Amino acid sequence: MSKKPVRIGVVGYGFMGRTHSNAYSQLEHFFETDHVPVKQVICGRSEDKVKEFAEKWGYADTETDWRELVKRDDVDAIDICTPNNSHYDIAMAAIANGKMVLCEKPLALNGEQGLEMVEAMEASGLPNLVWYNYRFLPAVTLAKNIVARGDLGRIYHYRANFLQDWTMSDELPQGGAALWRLDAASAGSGVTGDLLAHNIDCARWINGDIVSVSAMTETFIKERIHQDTGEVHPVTIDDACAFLARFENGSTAIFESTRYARGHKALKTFEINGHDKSLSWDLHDLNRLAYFDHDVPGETRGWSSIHVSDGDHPYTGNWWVPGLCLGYEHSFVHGAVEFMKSLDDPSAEKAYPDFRNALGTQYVCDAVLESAKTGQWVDVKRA
Ligand code: SOE
Repeated sequence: MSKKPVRIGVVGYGFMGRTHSNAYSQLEHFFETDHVPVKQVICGRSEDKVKEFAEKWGYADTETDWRELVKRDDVDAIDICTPNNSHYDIAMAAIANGKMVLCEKPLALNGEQGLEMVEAMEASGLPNLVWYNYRFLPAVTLAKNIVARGDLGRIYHYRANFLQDWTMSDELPQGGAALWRLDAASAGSGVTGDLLAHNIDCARWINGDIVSVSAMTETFIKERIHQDTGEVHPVTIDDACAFLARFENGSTAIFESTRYARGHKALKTFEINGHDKSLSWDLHDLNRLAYFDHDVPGETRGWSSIHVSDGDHPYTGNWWVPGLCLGYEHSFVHGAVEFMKSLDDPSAEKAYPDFRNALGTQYVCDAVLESAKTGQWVDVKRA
């Protein structure tokens, strides 16, 4: 069958520009899809840097203004890899120009903006994705499949963490290149939108909708120099956030995220406790899923560790031979595969979050931030 090229224009050549470019480069080597990504245009403000990136990653052309990129006839899809405060403008312009959109997480700065993006997207009928990548790791997808089969029995608890320590120095400036995540004007929020949003996406995917939350946040360092102005500005992001939640299925949850957990670089975890079985996962050992089966006779019952690398585990059969490991970058390849598969068969159920699904996650983040402000339980809006 002849392949159908999807010519992608990527906006942003930073960390996410690289993960997505790697995914587009690898996809066809390992997966069979009718639609295939083509690295058509890379866009970024510095002409030198964008040219260097295009050469390194094999893009056909470059742009220095995303407003020009979205108008190009040789581009079918816009992939947004820029700071959060630009997602709305780029996505809306891309939609107005009839382009599919793949957008980095979180969808928007808040639910209000997100809803406008969803409405425009859905009115256009164009395919769309938000890059919540961790759900595409084989062990996380396996957890989803086990829960979806009902194997855990009634689910009582969900708990998840995302712990880092990279912003602990009070000498670290806020804002500007690489540090925009510390500036609420660019990021929308701190760990809530940056880290907990990933945990919320996985939780909603695996365990269903979250209906209400009670949260607290803390900003430990109150002022930092802003890179753009050179002046000291108040810090308005949340450095840490913890919240309790209730799921629609009756289970309860506890989520924690911080950038002040000395020693932890990216400790993303979840554990799910059902009546019959429990599951537990940790990004630092991402190929393993811990599994406790209460039906095993007492003498030999205990936590087992599934090395999710066999040929019949999710995605792994397309890579190397059983037992060999995959990494962080594969989650983006799998996300791109799922998007291409949904273009092959638009009626098939989607394994990736589209704009509306990501709006649900945005609404949980909004409710968390509101609860932290008011000290009250907050009901989560339906997306
Ligand atoms: C922040 O340090 C960060 O890079 C997030 O922005 C990513 O979304 C997360 O996957 C890893 O941590």
